Amino acid sequence: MLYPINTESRAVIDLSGIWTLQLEKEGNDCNPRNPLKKGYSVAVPGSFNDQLVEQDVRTHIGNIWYETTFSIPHYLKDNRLVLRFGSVTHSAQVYLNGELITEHKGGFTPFEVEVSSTIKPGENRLTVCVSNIIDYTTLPVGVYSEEVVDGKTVKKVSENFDFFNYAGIHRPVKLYTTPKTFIEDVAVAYEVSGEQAQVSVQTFIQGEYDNVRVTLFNEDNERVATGEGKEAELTIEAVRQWEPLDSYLYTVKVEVTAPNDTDIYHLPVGIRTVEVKGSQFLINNKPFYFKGFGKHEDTYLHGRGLNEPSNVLDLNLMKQMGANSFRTSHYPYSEEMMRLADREGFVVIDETPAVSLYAGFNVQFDGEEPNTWDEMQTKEAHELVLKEMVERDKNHACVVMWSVANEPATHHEGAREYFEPLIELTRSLDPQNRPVTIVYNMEALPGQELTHDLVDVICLNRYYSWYLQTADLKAGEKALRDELKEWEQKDLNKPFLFTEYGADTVSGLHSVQDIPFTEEFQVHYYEMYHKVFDEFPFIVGEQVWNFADFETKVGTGRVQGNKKGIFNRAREPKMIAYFLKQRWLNIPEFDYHLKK
Ligand code: GCB
Repeated sequence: MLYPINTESRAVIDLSGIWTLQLEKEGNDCNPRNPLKKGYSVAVPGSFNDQLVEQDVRTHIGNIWYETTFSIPHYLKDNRLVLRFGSVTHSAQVYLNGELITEHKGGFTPFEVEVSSTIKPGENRLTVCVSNIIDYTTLPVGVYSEEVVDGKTVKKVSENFDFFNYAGIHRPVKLYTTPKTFIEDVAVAYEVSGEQAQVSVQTFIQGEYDNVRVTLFNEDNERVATGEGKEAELTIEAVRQWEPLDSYLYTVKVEVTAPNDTDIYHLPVGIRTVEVKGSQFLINNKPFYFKGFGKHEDTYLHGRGLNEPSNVLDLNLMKQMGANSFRTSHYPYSEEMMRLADREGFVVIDETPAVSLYAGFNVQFDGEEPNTWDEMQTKEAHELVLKEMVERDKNHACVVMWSVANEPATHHEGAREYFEPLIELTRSLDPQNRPVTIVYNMEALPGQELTHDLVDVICLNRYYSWYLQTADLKAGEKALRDELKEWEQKDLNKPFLFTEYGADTVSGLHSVQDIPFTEEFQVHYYEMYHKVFDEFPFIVGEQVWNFADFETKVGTGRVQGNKKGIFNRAREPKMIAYFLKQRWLNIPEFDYHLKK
């Protein structure tokens, strides 16, 4: 799916701004046939939760109705008009002037609907029914229940994850135009040999057309290659590759000429190769070392809503620390962030919202743990989000690997049967054939883990000396080293990547002893891990948990959110930031183990 941009043939109208919001509760039903009764004012895009002040509003579970009105200029009426949502969390029903025009499930991928014939001259009323309910059929998963309180049914969700269940219209809502014959999608793949790149540009077109012209421009806007047809082949004679932290973006201009019109689209494209070879992760044929973070889309006021100044600041802070990568834990991030990462040269692991597919995560059970793969009914949602994520992000140079899930119960019988087809599906969808991974939890130990032969890279989340051997750095060090030795003995000949390790730390707490939650403990914790990592050449990187403190549901293990940030939620550094910076600025992007 193409990102909506203004081009010579297309116009974009942004419907962001202040919308009306109403919460649906028993006795307060909303009927889209009538305008919403005067409700709350709420900013779109953004999570509704932190914009309104009452406690029961912030934690409301169920339907949340949004409404706005708009008109379109009469000179656009002969174009094809499309209404597009960057994301609505977790599901949406969209009504135009009271009529249902589309529905979408899944809170982190875009969807669109043509409205050329439904839109009216003059004022139009756009109503969106958002639901933040999650259960064992959705991604992410949660335990859904209903309770009768004071004679009324109250909906409840207990999340299978450690981040606040922010909801709403999280990303921009846009109306865009195209000519009647239009470019539906573009897929770019390439091969590089020596100086030369062979670029294949596949154009998907709706409607009758005469001819397709593809032109490639360099960053100086000079034409470097041209091609013709729906499957155009272009040659760049002296290619400048996109490199981690040294990005270079060509622009692919696609022009589709139809009898009465021409549609034009401009796609930024970085040329870089990715390959897993033995225990190395190669970018542009060189062994890459990941330095960086697991993150969240999480900021004050915006919640999980798009916050571009924060995206810019986060990448600048990362750069300053010598980081070169992040994972979109635990859902696909905004298209705006992916475009920014392309431009800034960040290496991204793109993850689905399949977080903690683990039936034991959230429920009390007597005796034997329930088997996750008997309980979860997420196959359909999982296939859908993989299709939508890969389709949306396939052209991004920043994306070097797909993460199919974070911390599923891959030690439960049935995990292989569940994941094998999903991994195959991911591979079949990607024209650039990127590596595929699953991020493993602490139960996924050598000897117990059932899927690691299916993935290209073994990604580990480990919390020795934190959740296990709490505060005991010696015991944690031993446990970590012992586990890595066990993996080493398996001789898997695959790269290992640490995708999470971390310790909650409250900014400003200090101690001369190794006391959890203090800034000193966080530093010693990371020093211990890094000492062990450096002993194992099959480790191709370290992404700490987390870039910044983030909001979670309340609980005795959380002090106004998860405090494992290297920065606090306001993006102020903790002491560890300076230690990490010192380490990472001394680790090159490539050949770390050779140069060590
Ligand atoms: C994990 C999860 C992450 C949590 C983290 C923690 O393993 O992947 O979502 O936030 O642990 O801090 O407990």
